[in-house]
Amino acid sequence: MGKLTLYYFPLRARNEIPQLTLAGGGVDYEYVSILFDKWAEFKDKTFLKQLPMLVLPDGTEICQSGAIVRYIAQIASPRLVPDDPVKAAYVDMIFEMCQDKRVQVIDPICNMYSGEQFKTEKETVLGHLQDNYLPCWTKLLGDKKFFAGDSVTYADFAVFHILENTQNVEPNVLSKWSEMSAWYERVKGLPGIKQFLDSRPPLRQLPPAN
Ligand SMILES: N[C@@H](CCC(=O)N[C@@H](CS)C(=O)NCC(=O)O)C(=O)O
Repeated sequence: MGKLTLYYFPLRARNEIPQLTLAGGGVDYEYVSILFDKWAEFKDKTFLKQLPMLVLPDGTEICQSGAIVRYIAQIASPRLVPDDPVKAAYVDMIFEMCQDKRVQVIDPICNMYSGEQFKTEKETVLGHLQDNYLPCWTKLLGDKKFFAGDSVTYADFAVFHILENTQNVEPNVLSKWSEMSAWYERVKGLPGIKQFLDSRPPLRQLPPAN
């Protein structure tokens, strides 16, 4: 199979779960960062007039980050989604939790927000994580290595992305969550993941903590 091309902006947002899944799945791809001053011109040429967009070697364009991630999970070798339909739904449920606005807002917090909006949204997302998502993820993980068992899936990369971006604004987010903390290090240590994390352009200068 030829090379895939992923298009997105110079941000750490809806590109990251696709890129973690590509890296974790050992799928060869090219990343094209569309600079904001080039977007208006590029937009007209895109299928959905939104990014991310994955272009297959035959020119097929896939938009919507969820569709992109699920496709990559299918073509990775080994696949990053279980064969069993119930387990696959369970993986997708965890992925969709991360697409939920309540935690997905960590992307604009890290990449865009400033002033009062930065502070308020940051406190709100930290509240949702501590009170709702982290207890839930801890329960779903149980004593397994990854969310679906011994093998990593795209659900692990989705949760990893939310927590990695959160650590940019709250480094201690996992301090009370030992199982999730051990899981986080396990995902970070997977082949391809560290290399991807180290290869990204730096995050913007974040607003002061208080
Ligand atoms: N539901 C879509 C959302 C895509 C989206 O909102 N893309 C934004 C960037 S995060 C975009 O392309 N904005 C530029 C525009 O709409 O002109 C997904 O998950 O891919």
